[in-house]
Amino acid sequence: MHYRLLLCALCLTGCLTACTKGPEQVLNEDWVKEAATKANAVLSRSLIAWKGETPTFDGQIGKGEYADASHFTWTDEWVEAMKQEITSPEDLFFEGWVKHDGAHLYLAFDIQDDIFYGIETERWISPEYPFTHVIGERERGRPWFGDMIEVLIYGRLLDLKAPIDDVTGDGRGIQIIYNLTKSLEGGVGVPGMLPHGPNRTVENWENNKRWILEDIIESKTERYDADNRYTVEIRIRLNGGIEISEGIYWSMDTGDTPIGFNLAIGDVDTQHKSPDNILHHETWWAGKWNSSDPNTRKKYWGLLVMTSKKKVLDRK
Ligand SMILES: [Ca+2]
Ligand SMILES: [Ca+2]
Repeated sequence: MHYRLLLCALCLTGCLTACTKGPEQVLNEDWVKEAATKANAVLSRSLIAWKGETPTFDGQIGKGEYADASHFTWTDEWVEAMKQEITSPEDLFFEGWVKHDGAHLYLAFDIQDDIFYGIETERWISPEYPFTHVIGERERGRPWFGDMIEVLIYGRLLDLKAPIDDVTGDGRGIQIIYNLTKSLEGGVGVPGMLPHGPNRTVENWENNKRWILEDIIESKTERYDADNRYTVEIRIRLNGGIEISEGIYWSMDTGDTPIGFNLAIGDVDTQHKSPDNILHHETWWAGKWNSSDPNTRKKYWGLLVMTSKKKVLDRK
């Protein structure tokens, strides 16, 4: 009797394992591939946003805090947009994690950078752009200038099935800046989020501001000066943030859903490392935009699969 029960239990486990569809399988569906291709997504770049435990939102990456998340790391597959290649981990290196807890999407970064701009250097700027660090300057500010992270989300990629150039700064498409030494809410000297610009629409600017002021997006930072590294946690509210069709936001009740996702990590050091007076590095997970298309600048995307499933943890 016990033997037969055990057999049944084994059968059931085997069936559940075989029958449970992994969230990555949605990427093999023809309609997803077709929509992604039309939206300028790079199919070889994908990550799963598993349902995980809620991390402590403090800027620190605690031991095991992201064990239930997807992990990524810088490799030479990242696409450098500046003239200077990344030549050593001391120059720039990072790893990161992504997951959600049913309420927020969490992104975490551990970034190694030998020189913190504006902390270990003068806050030097290009003489052409004197308003670089003026917070709230939509047309003349350069929010991305500094050690920074650029977060891009195209929640409606499968819905709209079209490439986008200029994002609207809300659920249709977001491109927003985290900067290590300035922020909309804290000003110059305080790390945090900033609306993207210049050369962006008023609509984009206002939507970015609303995301920051209404805490749809938030960030926390921890600096380890002696180790030349800093860690950042960014969280984005799912309800009101990850819009998958007009007015509809991804939730735990939604099936496995690929959304457009991209990241750029920017690095500024001393001025002599930036001969063009711009960033030293700007390295992109899924590429920036097609350089054969300089006029419309349709953005590249990778795919982030939102799933209510949990990652199977290694029990070793
Ligand atoms: Ca934490
Ligand atoms: Ca730097």
